[in-house]
Amino acid sequence: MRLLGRDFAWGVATSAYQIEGAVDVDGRGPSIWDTFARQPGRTVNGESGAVACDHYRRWADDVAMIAGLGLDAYRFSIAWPRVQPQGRGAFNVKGLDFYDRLVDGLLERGIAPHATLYHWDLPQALQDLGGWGNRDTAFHFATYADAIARRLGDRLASLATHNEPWCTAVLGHEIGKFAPGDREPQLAAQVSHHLLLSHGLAMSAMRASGAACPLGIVLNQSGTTPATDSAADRAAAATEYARFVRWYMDPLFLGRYPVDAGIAHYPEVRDGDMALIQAPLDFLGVNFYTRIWVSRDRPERPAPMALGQTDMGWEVYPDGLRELLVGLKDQYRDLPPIFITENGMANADTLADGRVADQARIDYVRRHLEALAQAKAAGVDVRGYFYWSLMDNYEWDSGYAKRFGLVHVDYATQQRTLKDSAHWYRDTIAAVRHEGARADQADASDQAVPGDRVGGASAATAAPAAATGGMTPAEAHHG
Ligand code: IFM
Repeated sequence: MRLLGRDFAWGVATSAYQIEGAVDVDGRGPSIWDTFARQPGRTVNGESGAVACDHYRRWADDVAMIAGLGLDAYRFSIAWPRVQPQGRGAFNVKGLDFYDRLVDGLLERGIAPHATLYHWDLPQALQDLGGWGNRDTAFHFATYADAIARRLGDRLASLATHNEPWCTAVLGHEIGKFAPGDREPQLAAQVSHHLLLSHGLAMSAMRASGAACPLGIVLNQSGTTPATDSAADRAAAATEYARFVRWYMDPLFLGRYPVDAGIAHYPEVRDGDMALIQAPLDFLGVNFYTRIWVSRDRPERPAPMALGQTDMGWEVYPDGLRELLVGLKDQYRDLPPIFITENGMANADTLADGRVADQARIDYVRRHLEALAQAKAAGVDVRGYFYWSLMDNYEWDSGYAKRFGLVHVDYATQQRTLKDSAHWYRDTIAAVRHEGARADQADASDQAVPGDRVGGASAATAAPAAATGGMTPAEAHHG
């Protein structure tokens, strides 16, 4: 894992609705998830993020906990309805102040703040006007994005527009599993375009006002594996890849939607939209959890699950991370630096005598980090890894039933307990850094000439600064 490099950023990720709680505090407006969770049968036990991990109040302790894990970076999202309750018009000073305090608190502890603007909590007021199905929402998003970039951009290590637009479009508007709960494929396709358009408009607005931090987007991605070598399985796997990965990557990097995605209704795309969407990114965030197994031949063949499955029922398939990343490098020229912005597993964890023995999670992370190191060795420019998630939290329609955290949360008391995986992650990062520092020292002394040692610490022995993933302002205008 040393192969991941010394300037590799080690982090954890969360999102606002999943941890903050305090949904009606300090002027926050309602979001589509508040509404959705109230509708009967939408979420397990009707649970919502109303309290979640109470992070809005406990943020300082949570930041201290992140620091205690020895991490370089923390990825969080900004709740649009907290900072602009109606999604347009007036901003909420108390909401903006919260993120100011969070960012400053992270920086004081040497942790690089990586923010995401949209992690699924659309202001309900915009949903009432048609939500992401309404093209105007894209323009409101750009205004919101620009306000945040102006306010926080000088201190952020990165700012992503969207988290997993596929989920918003397909799970929210085609399958109805997520808010707002629609089941209309044509609407979902249009929503996917409006999300990408909103990304492009936001990028353009933030660049125009001189955003000081690297800007990008976060996509959930998985390779697809045909169950057999049959023509039907291979074709279906290719179509699925076009729907899941290329539907977002092609517009962003090639300026067009794939024609072979098996989509019945293509979205309305207006002149100039693609140019906005295709504007250069400073980084690409990739969220990886599993692969997509495609079996169309009869009888259907189940995925092998050789390394088991997670509590979500997702196959553990670490090689898929390397295969995906190497594939992207070959399929798209001029990819920007990549961050693994999410990777992790839900596990049926239990707290006993103050301990959570989650060896399965340790194995999951170790194997994915090994795959990542292989991808890097194969030439993929990967700069950091964020475990999903810092702590157990609200897993959307699954409520609180699925535990993804490195830290166990007792929701009745809000007590946080480091799981075995948290201790392992902290120790692994420390060991990788130590090994890297020793290797650098060895290199330096190989190259040293007499006298070099006089005069204090070399770069290799100087106190390490938090790794940023090495994105520099020069790269902030990649392309
Ligand atoms: O919890 C989610 C997160 O909000 C987005 N990516 C996947 C995670 C696990 O399902």
